[in-house]
Amino acid sequence: MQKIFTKITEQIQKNDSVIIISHKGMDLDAIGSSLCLYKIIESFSKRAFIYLDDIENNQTLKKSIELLKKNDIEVSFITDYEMNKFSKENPLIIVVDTNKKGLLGYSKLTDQFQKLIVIDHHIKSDDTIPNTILTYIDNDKSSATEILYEYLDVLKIKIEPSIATIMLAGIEIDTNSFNIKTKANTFRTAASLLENGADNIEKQKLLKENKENYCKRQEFIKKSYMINENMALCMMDENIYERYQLALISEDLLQFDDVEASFTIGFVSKGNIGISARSIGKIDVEKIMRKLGGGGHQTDAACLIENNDLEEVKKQLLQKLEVIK
Ligand SMILES: [Mn+2]
Repeated sequence: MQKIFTKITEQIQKNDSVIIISHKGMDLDAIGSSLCLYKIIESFSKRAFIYLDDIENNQTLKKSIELLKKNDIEVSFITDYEMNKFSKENPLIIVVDTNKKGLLGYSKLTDQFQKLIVIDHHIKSDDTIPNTILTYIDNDKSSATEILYEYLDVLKIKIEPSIATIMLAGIEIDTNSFNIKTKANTFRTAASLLENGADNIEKQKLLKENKENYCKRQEFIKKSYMINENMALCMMDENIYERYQLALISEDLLQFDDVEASFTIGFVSKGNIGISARSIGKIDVEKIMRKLGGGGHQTDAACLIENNDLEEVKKQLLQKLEVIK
């Protein structure tokens, strides 16, 4: 474990600038782990930057940045314009919270930059970023934040309370409130973040959502149903949804009696239907999603199917689940 951090440190030391980049539509784990790594890089007296792909449409990101501002924490965020300029300098790039090329917030990354490191907690796939200096994937960790906290802890670096708050919220999001992928170390990390001053009230504010979105989700949940004795299914309408919206519904479905696994099917773009799958632990949804060309973890997985017919995709899923033969 410590060995890999030593290797990452060596790479950071070799560079003047390091850019941190995450997946499209950064969530609290992406933001929290990026900020943690930012503090680590700064501690080596190197210039650190966090790439942001779309602030305008990302409320979570907006709220996190506001929280940092309110506490006078300066972080150098960059966007496409600076990335293009940086490509001539060949800085070190560290990707956190994804290892998939297709999910990168900056799509030209692998064309423009040569020195890449990946730190992630998701299972490798066919789309895993190739030709990196180092790829460190720990599926045993709940979140990228849990991995990065360990690195921070090894180096004995202190973080500001508001960064600890964002990190704690990141772990909470990725574990569905400490229910999935949660191990003793996850709680230890959460405890350490609280000791570093993470604020539960501020954390709840970060996790709050818009009432309209909540109500809309409840309508779909109302229409969801059991497909066998322990699995629930939610069918979206013909509109296009963000992948995380499908995931939120699947997560919500796990709260109900008898539901051990849940699936939400909906359009994620024109002609592409996504299935978001969640499990409380026993049923391996990754295995099921893999049969449909997707992937993920045992407890959270997804797939994307090129199709224009929600019912057709539902049939495919039910066949894989052997609910229908
Ligand atoms: Mn994550």
